[in-house]
Amino acid sequence: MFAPQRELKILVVGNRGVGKTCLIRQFCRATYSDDYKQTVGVDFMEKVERIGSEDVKFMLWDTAGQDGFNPVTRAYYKGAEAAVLVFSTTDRGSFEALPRWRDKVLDECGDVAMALLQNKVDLIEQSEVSSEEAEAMARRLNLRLYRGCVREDLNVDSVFTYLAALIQGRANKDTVGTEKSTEKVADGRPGVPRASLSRSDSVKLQLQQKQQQAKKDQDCLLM
Ligand SMILES: Nc1nc2c(ncn2[C@@H]2O[C@H](COP(=O)(O)OP(=O)(O)O)[C@@H](O)[C@H]2O)c(=O)[nH]1
Ligand SMILES: [Mg+2]
Repeated sequence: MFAPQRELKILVVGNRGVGKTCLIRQFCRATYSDDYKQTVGVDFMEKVERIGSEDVKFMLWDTAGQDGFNPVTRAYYKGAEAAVLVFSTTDRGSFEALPRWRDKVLDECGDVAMALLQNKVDLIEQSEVSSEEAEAMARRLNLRLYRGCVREDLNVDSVFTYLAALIQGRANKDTVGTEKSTEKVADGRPGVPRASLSRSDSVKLQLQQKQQQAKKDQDCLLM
């Protein structure tokens, strides 16, 4: 029988509009829509995935991203073992809010596993945050940075897999800063050689590949 061995409550935090609800739906349901309703209160979704030798039941908790604490938000933070701090490429305010989100998680949950996710890299042309700034933030907060795109399902799995591995003690918590670890920045897969591509080129390339694959899949369906 299917028996998850580990339950993992993960918070998805960040300012409104950065893509938290889309991220959770993409990971748990493999669906994406440009027009979800705004999240009201808190909500969560589950998915079981094998990580290493364990079945992990991911319970991803979503909020409206509102400030202030009340009994509902307290329940949200209670018992969480990890958090993804999400910001949007096109929203500088969401980037600048990252230290506050980190502190909020620290205050409520203690020093749990965390990672940064820069979402909406498909909109890199409208970026309000440079890659250097994002990397400096990751170093400052001592958290690993993933660049992703929920819309194209880029680096969505990687960030949750990383957190699960961190909790299982299989991943090391090093962040950006050294040449070796910056490899993880672009694609979240440690040790994958990226030749001489710059990080944003690498992200663009991955996006193009995703889009080409999606087009191929669509062509197959039409045939
Ligand atoms: N272009 C683009 N838009 C995205 C992406 N992820 C989410 N969005 C859009 O961002 C908006 C806010 O997403 P939502 O998940 O509701 O944000 P939340 O308030 O953080 O839960 C929606 O219109 C999404 O369609 C992405 O990767 N690329
Ligand atoms: Mg939402």
